Amino acid sequence: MTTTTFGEALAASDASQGQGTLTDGFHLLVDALKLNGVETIYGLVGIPITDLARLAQASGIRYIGFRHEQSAGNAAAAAGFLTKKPGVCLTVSAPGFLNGLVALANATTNCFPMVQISGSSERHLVDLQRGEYEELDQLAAARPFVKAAYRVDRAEDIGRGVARAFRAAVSGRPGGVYLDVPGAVLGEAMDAAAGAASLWRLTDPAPRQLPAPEAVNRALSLLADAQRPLVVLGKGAAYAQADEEIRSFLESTGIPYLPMSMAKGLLPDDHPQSVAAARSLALSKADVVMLVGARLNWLLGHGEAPEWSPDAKFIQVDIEASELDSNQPITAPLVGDIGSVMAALTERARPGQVTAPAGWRDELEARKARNATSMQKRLADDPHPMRFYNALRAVREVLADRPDVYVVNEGANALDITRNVIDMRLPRHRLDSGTWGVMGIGQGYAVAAAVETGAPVVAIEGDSAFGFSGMELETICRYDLPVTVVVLNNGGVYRGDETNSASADPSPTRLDPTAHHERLIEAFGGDGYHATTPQEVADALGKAIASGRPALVDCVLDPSAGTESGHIARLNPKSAVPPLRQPRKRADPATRRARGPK
Ligand code: OXT
Ligand code: ADP
Ligand code: MG
Repeated sequence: MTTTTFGEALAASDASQGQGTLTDGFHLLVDALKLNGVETIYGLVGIPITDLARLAQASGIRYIGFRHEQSAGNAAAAAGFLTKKPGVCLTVSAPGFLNGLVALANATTNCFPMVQISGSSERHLVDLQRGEYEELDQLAAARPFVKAAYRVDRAEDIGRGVARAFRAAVSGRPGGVYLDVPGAVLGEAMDAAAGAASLWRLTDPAPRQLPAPEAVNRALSLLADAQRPLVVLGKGAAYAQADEEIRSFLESTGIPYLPMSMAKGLLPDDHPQSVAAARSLALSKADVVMLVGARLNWLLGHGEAPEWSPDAKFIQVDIEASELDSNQPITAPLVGDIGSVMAALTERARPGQVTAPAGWRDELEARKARNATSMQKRLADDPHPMRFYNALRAVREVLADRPDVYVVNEGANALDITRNVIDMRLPRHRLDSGTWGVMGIGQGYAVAAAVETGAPVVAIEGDSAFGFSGMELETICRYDLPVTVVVLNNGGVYRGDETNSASADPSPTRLDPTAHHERLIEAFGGDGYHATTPQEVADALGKAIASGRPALVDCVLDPSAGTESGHIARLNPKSAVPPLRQPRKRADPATRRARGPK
C-alpha cells in the first residue's frame, strides 16, 4: 500500500490547479481567506479541518494552534479588536465548535469582529440524527449567540460564504459570525477556473457612516448649554481607531472625559482632562454626558440615579441605532462611525461654542487630587506578605518605562485594582474581561496581542482567572512569544483564607495558596519566577520583558488580600434568611500543607 504525505498531495494539487483542471473546498476556503486579507488563523485541528490548517499554513497564512478552542477563539476576538479586521478561529465539529462558541459569543457581546469557521459532520446523517461522529446541528446552536450564522452547502458557495461572514462581522456594529463548513464541502471537487471565479474580495468592508448634520448641531447645542459636561469613552472608541479625531474634539473643547477600562490609553491616562480618578463625582454631577462607543449598561449603572444625576441629559455616539434609548432617553442621538462623528463635531463647532466651565474642572481636579493621595498611600505601604497594591506598585514602576507593552487583565480584585493602578499611555494596549466580566480570556488575548503586534505583552491575572486558560502557557512557549504572565496569587477566587464550616473539603472560594505557578511554564521551557516582595516582582518582570521570552512571575500575596467579587460585590444576591450553619474553623488540606508538619 502506498501512502501520500500531505506535502506530496499539496504539490500534486498545486500541479493540477496549474493545469486548470480541478480544485476543492479546502483550496477554495484558503484562497477566499487569503483574498480577503487573512494573515493568521487561530485554531485547534482534528476531523475534518486538519488538512485545511496544513493547507493554510503552506499557503503563507500563519496558523497558531491552541490547547483549547476557547483560547483560540479568544485570540481571534482580540485580534479583531486590535486590527479592526475579523479575527479567524478554526474549530472541529460539535465539542470543538461548542468550546469555541463561548469565545464567539463573548466577541459578539464585546462588539469585536470575529469569524469562527467550523468543520461539521455529514449533513444527511446529522439531520436525521443517525448518530454521526460528533453529531450536532451547529448552525442552529450558534444562532442565538452570534451576530450572524451561515452554512456553506456547496464548494461553489465558499467564496460567497466567506464574503458574507466577513461583511457581517466587521460592518456596522462589529460582532461574532459563525461559518459552518461541512467536511463533505471541503472535499468537494470542482472546476478550478470556475472555483477561482466564485471568490471575491470585499470592497470597503466597513463603510463609513456619516452623521446627519442636524444631529451634529443638536448635540453641539446641548453641549454648549452644559454647566458640567462629561465625555465617556468606551472600547468602541478605542476600536474605531479614530484617535486623532477624538483627541482633537476633547482638547479643543476642554471637556473632561472618563475612559472605560479598555479605552484607557486612548489618550494617555495622565492627560489633564481624564477624570478616571474622580469617577463617582463625574458621573453623579455631570449634566450633559456624551457617550462615545460606550453602552449605558451595568458597567455604567444603566445611567440611573443615584450613580448619575437624575437630570442628566445624554448624547450617544454609536454606530448601532438600536443601542440608543436602551436605558435612558437619548436627547441627542449621533448615529455614525466614531471617526466621522467626532470629525463632524469638531468641524461644525463654532469657536468657543463648547467649553468646560472652570468651576466644574476645579471641582473634578480637587477630587482627583484627593484620590491620588489615597492611592499613593496604599501603594507606599509595605506589608509582608504582599497585598495587591504592593505587587502592583512594582508592576507599575516597570511598565512606566515601557508604554509599548500590551496589558491583558482578568480576575476580580486582580482586575479592579490593576485597572486603577496601571496607567496606559497608548490606545488599544489594554485588553480585559470586558462586558461580561468573563474569566478565561487571559492567555488567548495575550497570544493574539503578541502575534498581531510583535510587541511585549504582560498578562496580569488572578490565580483563579489564570487557571481558566493556564495550559496555553505551552502555546506561548511553542511559538516563543514575548508574553509575561503575572499571577497575583492570593490562593483563591477573591481571597484564599476562607474556611469550610462543614467538612475537610476546601471552601468554594479556596485554591491552593502554596501553588508555585511558575513551575508550570518551566515545564514548557519558559522562564519561571517566584516573587514574595515588590522588589522581587520588579526584578523578575523587568528581566522577563527584557528577555523577550515566555515567562511567568508568580506573586505570592497574603491569602487575606482581596474582597469578595472585587468592586462589584453589590451584585451578589442578598437574602433575609440567615445562613444554615455558622462557620466552624477547620483548616482544609491546602492550609494544612501550607502550615507544614506539626
Ligand atoms: O470616584 P471615586 O471616589 O468613587 O473613586 C473611584 C475612582 O475615581 C478611583 N480611581 C483612582 N484613584 C486614584 N488614582 C487612580 N489612578 C484611580 N483610578 C480610579 O478609584 C475608585 C474606584 O474606581 P473604579 O474602579 O473606576 O470604580 P468602580 O466603582 O469600581 O467602577 C465600576 C465598574 C463596574 C465600572 C468597575 O468596577 C468595573 O469595570 N468592574 C469590572 C468588574 C468585573 O468585570 N469583574 C470580573 C467579574 S467578577 C466574578 O464574576 C468572577 N468570577 C466568576 C466567573 C466569571 N467571571 N467568569 C467565568 C467564565 N466563570 C466564573 C470568578 C471565578 S472573578 C473570578 C475569579 C476571581 O479570582 P481571581 O483569583 O482571578 O482574582 P482575585 O479577586 O484577585 O482573587
Ligand atoms: P465599554 O464597555 O467600554 O463601555 P461597550 O462595549 O459597552 O464599551 O460599547 C461599545 C459600543 O461602541 C457599542 O455600542 C458599539 O456599537 C459601538 N461601536 C463599535 N465600533 C464603533 C464605531 N466604529 N463607531 C461607532 N460606534 C462603534
Ligand atoms: Mg485570587
